[in-house]
Amino acid sequence: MIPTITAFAQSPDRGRGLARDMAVRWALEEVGQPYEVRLLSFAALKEPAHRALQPFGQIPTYEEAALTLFESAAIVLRVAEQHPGLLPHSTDARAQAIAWMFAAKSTVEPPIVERSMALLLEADRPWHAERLTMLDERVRTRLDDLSRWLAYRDWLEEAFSAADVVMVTVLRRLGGSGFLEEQPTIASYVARGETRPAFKRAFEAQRAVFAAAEA
Ligand code: GTB
Repeated sequence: MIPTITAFAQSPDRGRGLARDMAVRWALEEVGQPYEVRLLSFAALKEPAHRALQPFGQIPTYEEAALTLFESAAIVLRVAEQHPGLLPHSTDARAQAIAWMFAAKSTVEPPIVERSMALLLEADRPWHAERLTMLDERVRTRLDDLSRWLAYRDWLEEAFSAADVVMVTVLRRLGGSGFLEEQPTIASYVARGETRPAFKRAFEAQRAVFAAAEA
């Protein structure tokens, strides 16, 4: 059964692979599972047909036989549970990898997203500079802590796992912000992820969507 995912027909990231279908594509590529993509306009995201799959009117979603899923990390976990290669065999080690997936989405991602939203939506507010300093500090604190964890490791746990798929895609949102340049350990970690052949295939697939929309 070939699963179908959804992605932006015209991603605002202009092919940089920053939208959240990227983690799902990458996980599917890692395990060698072919997939189909249904591209959606912003208007289609908010239609009842899509909200039946994704109550918040967002991408990505995942359809596989009778199962439909939303939330990119939940989809990555499903892929990892259905195929060998993205989670350790031992149940304790699996639990630790899954904990890192939660950490990526609930501890590391929120300050990164809050900062990028502040830049996008609040730059003209009189308090913007002061708030940005505070948000920068929050991002830096998370990166410092993560950097200490990664100092003697290639991946979050013993071997590359679904946790790294989620964490690297979260950290890529910082590209162009200067934070990765300040954090050589994290920059190397992200680069290690981006060097994987499966990452490259996923990246090219989403970039082809952008290129076709521009043509
Ligand atoms: N927690 C959910 C998940 O992980 O699946 C969040 C899903 C989500 O935020 N989806 C976004 C969406 O559909 C796209 S990825 N937004 C439309 C809407 O809410 O109406 C977020 C995103 C968008 C653009 C960039 N960018 O341009 O760099 C990066 C990330």
